[in-house]
Amino acid sequence: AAARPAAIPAVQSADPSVGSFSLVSGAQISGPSSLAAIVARFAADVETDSGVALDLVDAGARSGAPAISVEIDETGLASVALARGLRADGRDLRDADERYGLEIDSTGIRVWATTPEGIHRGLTTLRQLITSTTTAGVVELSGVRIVDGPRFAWRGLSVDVARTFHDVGTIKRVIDMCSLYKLNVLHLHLTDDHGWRFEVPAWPALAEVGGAGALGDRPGGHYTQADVAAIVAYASERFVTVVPEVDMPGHTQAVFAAYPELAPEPSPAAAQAEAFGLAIGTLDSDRGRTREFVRDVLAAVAAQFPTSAWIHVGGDEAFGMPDEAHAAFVEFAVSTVRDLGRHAVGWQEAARADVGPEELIQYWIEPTQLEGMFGANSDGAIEAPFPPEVMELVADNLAKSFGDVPAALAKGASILVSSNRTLYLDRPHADAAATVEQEATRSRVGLPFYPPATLREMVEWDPVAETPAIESDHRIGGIEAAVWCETVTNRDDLEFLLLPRLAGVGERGWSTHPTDWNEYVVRLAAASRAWNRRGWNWFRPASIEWP
Ligand code: TNX
Repeated sequence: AAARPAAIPAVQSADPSVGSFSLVSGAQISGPSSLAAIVARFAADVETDSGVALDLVDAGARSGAPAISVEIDETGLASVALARGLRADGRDLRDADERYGLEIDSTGIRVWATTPEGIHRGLTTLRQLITSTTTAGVVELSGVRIVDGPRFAWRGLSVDVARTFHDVGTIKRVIDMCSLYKLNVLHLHLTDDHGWRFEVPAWPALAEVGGAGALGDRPGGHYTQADVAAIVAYASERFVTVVPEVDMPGHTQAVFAAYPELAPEPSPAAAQAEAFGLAIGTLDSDRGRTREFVRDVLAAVAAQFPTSAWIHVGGDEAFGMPDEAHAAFVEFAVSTVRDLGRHAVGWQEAARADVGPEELIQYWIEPTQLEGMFGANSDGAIEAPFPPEVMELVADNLAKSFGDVPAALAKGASILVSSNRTLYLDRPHADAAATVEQEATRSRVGLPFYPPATLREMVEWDPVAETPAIESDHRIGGIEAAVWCETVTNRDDLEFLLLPRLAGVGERGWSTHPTDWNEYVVRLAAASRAWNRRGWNWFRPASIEWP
């Protein structure tokens, strides 16, 4: 395969240009004052990743041409299609145009776009080219003219901060990874059975009691309002929108620990399922102060996450809840989100409710995948480590919710592609690790009932082909990976599942080119220099030749 420029995601179009340019520390970069903050962040990132220290100069004050110039311009960008889908910040696709141009020749380097976000994407490509070619402090960049832009407008990562609490510092590292691979959405799964991770002023016990623990004996914690503001600001500076999720009406054991009045009566079925790690027992919109709770919680999350046009209301795995009550609950949550002036996202189970063009359905699994997880016996029945009654709940939920997706699409809802097969980063790594220590982590981290996946399988696929019930890009709102943290005990484990896979998520969300593995590994290996310099913990397959 022909070598593409050493960037991930792959750029849409690159033409060779004559000559090359060598960049050394002290080289000047300049742009209009409106882009000064973006240029300064780029220079800081380049220094972190490659050791090359650029000199920021004022466009007016400099003498002679700078090595790198940055400008607002639209030359040649129309040759790349505008992104499809939805923006998490609610902006119009043209107002938030991410397309950019990047040209390197013997006279210097030029980056241009029509928006600050486009400039940030272009500089991110340049940062990768610099990092991947630096040897002994000298960067020799080949001449090239790139015009590039994303396939999908929503390119996300969902992080489970409930099963394991990840502190603000860890979340900032994850935002840095997202930004490096041109992902522009960080979805925080803020609540689950094992923990509640943000403050709701009218219901203080949610964070204080519901957030005190985590899965097993892991430490708990929650984000104060100041923490949330710090995360949202850090993400915004890197053109990442933070979309909050409050998972309801299932996955709410932490709510019941804090406010037992909202909990259902204990049942024998719940006790049985619990022995297998499955929570039965859901919120019910007709029980006590539940509606007031939902309104207060959604208002709090809307206030604390002002940059997101979307609020995720969960809706998944409401085991044991009658369909009608589940639909009514989701409809109440969706209409509350609408009243707050936002749009609702729900996991595919939410497709059962009356949703329409304003909503986004997050597709995560199709029923035959259960067979891959647990295997089928000779009669085709699924063999599971659970008793049949519990397995039936799981299989039923998947079959029904998957079956409801086409109706939601027909009513105009969009689909957020999060196929468990290709986008769940908590599948165990299948490649053999390069070291004994990594081999030990590999056998521990990742959900044991998922078939392990190779890096190659996680990057060589197509979002349309992967998503049943759609035939083109048009119904796709975006793509989003998810990392669930049942087996993730700390930051190192989290990063071990994120890298190198997250680079592949960026590739699938951004590039329209199918990925050729042999060509991709060349770009991937070069990318590891930045991971090492940043001290990120990453999984190192033995089969790849890392620098
Ligand atoms: C299913 S995905 C869940 C999560 C688990 C995950 C493990 C979804 C909407 N619900 O509660 O953590 O599988 O991959």
